[in-house]
Amino acid sequence: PAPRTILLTGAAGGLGTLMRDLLPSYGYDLRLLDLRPIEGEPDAITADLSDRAALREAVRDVDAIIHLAGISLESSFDKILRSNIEGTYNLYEAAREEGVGRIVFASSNHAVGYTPRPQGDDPLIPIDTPHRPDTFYGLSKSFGEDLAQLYWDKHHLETVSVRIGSCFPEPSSVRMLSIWMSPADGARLFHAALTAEDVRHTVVYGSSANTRLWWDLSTARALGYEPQDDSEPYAEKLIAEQGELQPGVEAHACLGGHFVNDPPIWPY
Ligand code: NAI
Ligand code: 15L
Repeated sequence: PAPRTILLTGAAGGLGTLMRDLLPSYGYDLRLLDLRPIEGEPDAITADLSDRAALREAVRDVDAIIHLAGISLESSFDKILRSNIEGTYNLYEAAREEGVGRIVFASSNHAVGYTPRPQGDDPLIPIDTPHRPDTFYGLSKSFGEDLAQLYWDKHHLETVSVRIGSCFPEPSSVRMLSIWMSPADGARLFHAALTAEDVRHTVVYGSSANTRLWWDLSTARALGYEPQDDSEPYAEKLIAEQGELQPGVEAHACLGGHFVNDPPIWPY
């Protein structure tokens, strides 16, 4: 049967808020979880990913989980360890114990952030490019993808790991023209990831069908994802404001953009 009740972790965040708006129209009942209370959502579960008992209860009787909760930018190793590495492990364990069949994991382009972006006629970046995390944050996403593989191989818990580019209402940098995922395409991709059959552990890039796309969307399309949007209408204005990406600047030459630098290089 089609999945219906979905636990959405990180529901108070930017992407969680967008998905709370968009996913119900696909027929899902969302159970919400976040560290922070969510205004207007009295039934949302307020819990930290370190609280194993709360996670166990939160995943009980759901058909699937969309796991967005965690630190979403670079931070100290200790914080990343707690929220993203141990937190994701805690969620997978709770899912295994309660017999949840599928997780959609919000991985990130920063799991492969040091990968050189395509230039000129270079081929698109394949999905099996080696992990090259650009930060402790990206490292936690590499870990999450490996954890997902382990839970498929050992426990037959399925995951679609979505290496999200930039999912915001509009792209705000020249780099984002290549990796932007419109919120509507994000919902389409999550829906495909929830409903495709026999995904085992599938890794996909998460973006719209951008004219300036850097990566291969074929594994996402194989799930039934048909992106409808393209960042190109934003290109002229962003390039006029920020200039083209410079090949000799590391933050412009790598997929992960400014995450490869500290402090950030602007514009990127
Ligand atoms: P966000 O920072 O706006 O939201 C993350 C949410 O997770 C927050 O509401 C926060 O309270 C919650 N959270 C953090 N630590 C927690 C913990 N220990 N226990 C429970 N909840 C916790 O981030 P955003 O942009 O909504 O991203 C959502 C997910 O997607 C993150 O995992 C992020 O790494 C990933 N992602 C997002 C991208 C984007 O373009 N928005 C790009 C690539 C990946
Ligand atoms: C991410 O992984 C972040 O969570 C998001 O806030 C953006 O910075 C995005 O990557 C990006 O690379 O633009």
